[in-house]
Amino acid sequence: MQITTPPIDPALLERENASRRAALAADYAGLGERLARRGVALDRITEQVAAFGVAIPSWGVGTGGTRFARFPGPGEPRNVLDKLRDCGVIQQLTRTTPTVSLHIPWDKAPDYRELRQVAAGYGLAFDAMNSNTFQDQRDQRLSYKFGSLSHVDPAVRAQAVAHNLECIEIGRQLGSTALTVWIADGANFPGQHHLTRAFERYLDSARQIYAALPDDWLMFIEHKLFEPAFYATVINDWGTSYIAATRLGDKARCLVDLGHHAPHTNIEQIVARLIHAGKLAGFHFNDSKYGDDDLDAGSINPYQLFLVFNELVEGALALGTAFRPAYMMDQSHNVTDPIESLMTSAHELQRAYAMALLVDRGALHSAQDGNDAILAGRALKQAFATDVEPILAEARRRQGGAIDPLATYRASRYRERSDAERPRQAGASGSGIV
Ligand SMILES: [Mn+2]
Repeated sequence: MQITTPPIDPALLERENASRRAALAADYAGLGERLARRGVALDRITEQVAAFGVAIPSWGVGTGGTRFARFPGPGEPRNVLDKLRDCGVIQQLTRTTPTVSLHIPWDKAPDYRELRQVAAGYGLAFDAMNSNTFQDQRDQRLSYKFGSLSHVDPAVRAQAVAHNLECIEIGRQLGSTALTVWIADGANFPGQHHLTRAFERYLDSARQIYAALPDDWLMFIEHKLFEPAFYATVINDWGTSYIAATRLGDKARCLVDLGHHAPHTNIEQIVARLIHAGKLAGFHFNDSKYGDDDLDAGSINPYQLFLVFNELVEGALALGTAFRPAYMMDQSHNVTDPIESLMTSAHELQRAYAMALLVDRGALHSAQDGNDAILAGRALKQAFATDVEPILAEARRRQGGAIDPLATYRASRYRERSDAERPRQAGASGSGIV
C-alpha cells in the first residue's frame, strides 16, 4: 500500500499563514462591517464559498502546447502518480479542488484500488472520467482519422464504444460517477460527410454507451464549434448537444466548455436555458480571447464568468440541493507553472461564485420586474465591484489551506524539488488540448 505524505510541509504552511493571519483578520472584519450595512451575513457567505469545489483535469498539471510547439517545463509529472501529487499540492493549499478528472488511456494504471488510496491520502477523490477517441494510441487496431463514434465503418464505431465502456469500468473502481464524452468527429470540407447521417451514427453509438452506464452515473456530452474539424463538427453546439442528451435519456446532460462557442456567444444565457431544461451537466472552465484558447479561468473576461455564476446561483435558489453541476477546469498551461495556473484559476472561480452570492437578489428581481435596467445592472455591478479576497482567504484558512497559496507554494520550492526528482524525458508526449 502506498503511503501518501503531504506534498507541502505543514510546518511551512503554518509559518506562512502565521505571517498573514493578523492582516486577514482585520480585512475580514472590515468587510464584515461593510456587508452588514447591506444586510449580508459574512460568515454565511464564507461557509458557502468554503463548500465550493472544482475538479482538476489530470492533464492540466502537465505543460500544454499549441499547434506549433510544446515547450516542456521543469519537474513535469511523468505518470498518474506524479499528477496526483501535483493535484495534492493544489488541494492542500487552496482547499478548492477536492477531485481529479482522469483521462483514459493517458492515466491508465496497473492497480486502480491503489490509485484511489493514493488520491485519498492527498484528500482527493475522482470526478468524471474522460474518454479519448480523438487520437490513435499505440497498438490501436483501427484509426480515428475520419471519426470515432460517428465513423462510417461500424467496426471503428464499435472500437470507440468499447473504449468508452472501459472508461466506465475504470471509473467504477475509482468511485467516479460520470463519463465525459467529447468527440473530435467532423468534416473539414463541405460534402465530406453527410451532416444528418453522421449525427445519426453518433446517436446510435452514444446509445450503446448510455446503456452501459451504472444507475448512479451521468453521461456528459461536450459540444465544440470547431477544431480539429474546421468545417462541421458532429456535436457542434449546445442545441445539438441538447438534442443528443434528450434522445439518450435522463442520465445524459450537456457540458458547457467556455471556449467551445462562437465568439460573442451569450454563454450565461445558454447556462440559463440548460438549467431550465434540467440538462446542465456542468462546466469545463477556462477563458479565451479568440477561440478555444484554453487560457486560465477569469484571465480575460471575469465579468462573463461572474454572470455565469450569477445564473448558477439563480439555479441553486430555484432547484435547491438537487442542483449540483459538475465543475472542472479545462485549460492548457503553455507559459506558466501549471500548478500556479490551476491554483489561480480555482481562486478566480471561487471569486466569481462569492461575488454572485453577494448579489442583492431582492433588488435585482424587483428591478427586473419594474423594468428598471439601471438598478438591475447596478445590483450586479455592486456585487462584482466588491473585493471578496478576505472571504476566499478566510475560507481557505478555516479549512487548513494557505492564506496566500501562491506565495506559500513558491516558498515551498516544490517545483524545484520536483525538477530534481523527476528526470526530464526525451520526447515526452504533450498534453492534449480538449
Ligand atoms: Mn473541455
